[in-house]
Amino acid sequence: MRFVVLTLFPDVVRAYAAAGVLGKAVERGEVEVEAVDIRDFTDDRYRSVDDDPFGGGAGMVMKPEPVARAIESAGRVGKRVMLTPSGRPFTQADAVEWAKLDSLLLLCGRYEGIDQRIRDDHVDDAVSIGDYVLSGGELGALVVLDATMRLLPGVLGNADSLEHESYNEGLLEHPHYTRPAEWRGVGVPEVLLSGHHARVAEWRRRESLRRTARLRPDLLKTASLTPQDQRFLLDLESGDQSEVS
Ligand code: JDN
Repeated sequence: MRFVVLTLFPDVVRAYAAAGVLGKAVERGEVEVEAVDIRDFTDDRYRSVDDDPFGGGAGMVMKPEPVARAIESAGRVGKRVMLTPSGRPFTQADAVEWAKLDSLLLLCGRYEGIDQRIRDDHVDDAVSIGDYVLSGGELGALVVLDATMRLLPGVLGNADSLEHESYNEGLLEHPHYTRPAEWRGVGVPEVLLSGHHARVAEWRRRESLRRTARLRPDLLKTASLTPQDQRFLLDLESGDQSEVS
């Protein structure tokens, strides 16, 4: 899959694309990351990409012409998405859908944002990665790129691709432990050492439900829950344990 990231900081995007699982996928040719410098599409002697806001006020706005030319330089792409705090929330469902495309263009703003005419007529979607404000769209674009590329066949191991299909979808993950079984005086839940696979599975399911109920009760509305899950959650409500992680 080809990702085209339009940015004023192409080196940031290239550095990230060289690291870890993504870097390996790029090396294998499964993923292509093109970081395009929007400043290369200016034509004035100062290579200026920003200008004063009409109507006045503080800050600068990205000029539409260099951005439009940068978008056009990418050629045909499956979808053009801009990152902005005023976009709709980006979700895992978007990642699943976009992973089916052969290419995705990600447009990163800086300053106070990009001239609205780009959003109106030159991109297909505008998303936000969360309710906080960053200095630019690059981190959001990398979040979208990472969440999308890890769904591509061959990018991750099979263990993980199976997990996407699992019935745990829509709940928080259960806790994880590794050796040593006692570390700094703290043990591991006994059931995990038992080798009893059915009991381990039940414990993990309940820990997922417990965490989700405590930290993300909103997720329970859309998760698919068995009658046994529902009973466990009702018991939790009446009992009420405490949990931070
Ligand atoms: O997602 B963000 O917080 C974000 C911030 C800026 C942006 C794009 C996205 N462009 C300028 C600031």
